[in-house]
Amino acid sequence: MTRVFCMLLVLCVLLSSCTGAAPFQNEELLRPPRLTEEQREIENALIASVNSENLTFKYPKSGEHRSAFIFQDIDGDSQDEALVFYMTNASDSTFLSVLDRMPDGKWYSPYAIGGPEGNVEFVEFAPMTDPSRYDILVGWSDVSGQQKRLAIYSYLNGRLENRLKDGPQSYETYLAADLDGDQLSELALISIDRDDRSHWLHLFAYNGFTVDVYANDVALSDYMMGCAGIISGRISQTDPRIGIFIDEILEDTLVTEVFVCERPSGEDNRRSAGKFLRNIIWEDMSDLSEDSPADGAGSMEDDSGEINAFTLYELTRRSGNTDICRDLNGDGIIEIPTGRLMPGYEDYDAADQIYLTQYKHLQNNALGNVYSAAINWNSGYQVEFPPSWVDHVTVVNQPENNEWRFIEYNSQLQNNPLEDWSSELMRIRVVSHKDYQDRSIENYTVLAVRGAFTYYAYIPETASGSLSITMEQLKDKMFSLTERKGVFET
Ligand SMILES: [Ca+2]
Ligand SMILES: [Ca+2]
Ligand SMILES: [Ca+2]
Repeated sequence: MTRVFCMLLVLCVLLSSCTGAAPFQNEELLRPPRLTEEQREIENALIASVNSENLTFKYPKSGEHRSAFIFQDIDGDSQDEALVFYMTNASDSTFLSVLDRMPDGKWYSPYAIGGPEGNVEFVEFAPMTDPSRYDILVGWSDVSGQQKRLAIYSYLNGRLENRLKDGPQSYETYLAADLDGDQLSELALISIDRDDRSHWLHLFAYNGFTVDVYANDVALSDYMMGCAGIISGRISQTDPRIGIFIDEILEDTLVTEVFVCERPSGEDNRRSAGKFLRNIIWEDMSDLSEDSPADGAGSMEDDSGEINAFTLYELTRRSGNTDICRDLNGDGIIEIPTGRLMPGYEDYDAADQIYLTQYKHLQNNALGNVYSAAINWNSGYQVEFPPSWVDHVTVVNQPENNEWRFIEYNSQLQNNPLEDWSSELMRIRVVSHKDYQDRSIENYTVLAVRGAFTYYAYIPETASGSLSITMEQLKDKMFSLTERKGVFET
């Protein structure tokens, strides 16, 4: 199995595990054993409207809404409607039915619409056409799961109306978010060209009548094999623009591209009616080579003094065993993770190398560091590195006792510096309650307990010097638990 395939598999597992999906998708098995009174009323209203008792419910495979009955206020009257996907034995189509309530509270089914494909990937709600109510986004897929099409519906005047101008659109990944602050969500889609396997980013938005193409389509990286993540958010503290951050899988690495949607400016513009997607991780750098800023700020000159147009993009290239873009601290600004090889690992096989993960912001055409951490994905914890540790402290993995040892790195040593414990600063060991616990653990301090695992730390008495830390610093500031997703490597 190739590593990338493993990664994709892992992402699938991760996505499903986050939301507690059942390990199998058999529709009958997933059917809730007992309906609530309200659900029974809804089911009866549906049966009455389709005039059939042979209903098979369909469940969205992923996303937040996975039950047979999905409740959401989709007309802005402060009362939830219900959405149900079903098939009957009278047709091969899968239908989406909306159920609403009469003034007396009785449920009825005003409308059902057939889907372009038979299976339901996801349902999401976003204000695409009116800030006062949610539209319905549905990912439909064929039996193979290969052909996926996204549709947008509005519940208007008792009907479900298709809102995309050219009907449901092929997609692999999507993002609905307000990119320009007008209270309406735009829709970003990533699609694959089946002929040459190229990946494309499309942007759609409401134009007052229908949801239509909003900006030019842009090609994503050549050789992109899949999308590990797509998220939108502020670019930096000083830049108010909202970026679309796309984590791309290239072979066994991840890279990030960042796009902003801009209004054309200047006179030479035949696209003045539309907006365009600017790839700020590439284009801004390319621009520098043409008209270098007067103060030279942000220019990324290499040793020969030449400006490397692809530096920022290349700087985001990292091992597939790293993180994806996210808002780590909830301040609305997206952090881009990058990998920095720990000292001493230059000549190691890729599988044995250990990286420091550095989360960065785009700042004036450069990547500014926000946060550095040694992240143990297998064990689900991280240790923040203070700036003084970066490039001076390294991590040695001791798989036999599930321990990471943090040592001050001294490249001048005659023997392998990664085996020199004299400069050890601390250890972190993760112990399952099922494991044999040797007596050395008695000197360790418990940092955290999660499920069957206890996270221990040990600081040698010999640890001294400017890089040494106390147990309090480690416990209170540097150590934290993370998601476990080390399955990337297995
Ligand atoms: Ca409502
Ligand atoms: Ca918007
Ligand atoms: Ca942030």
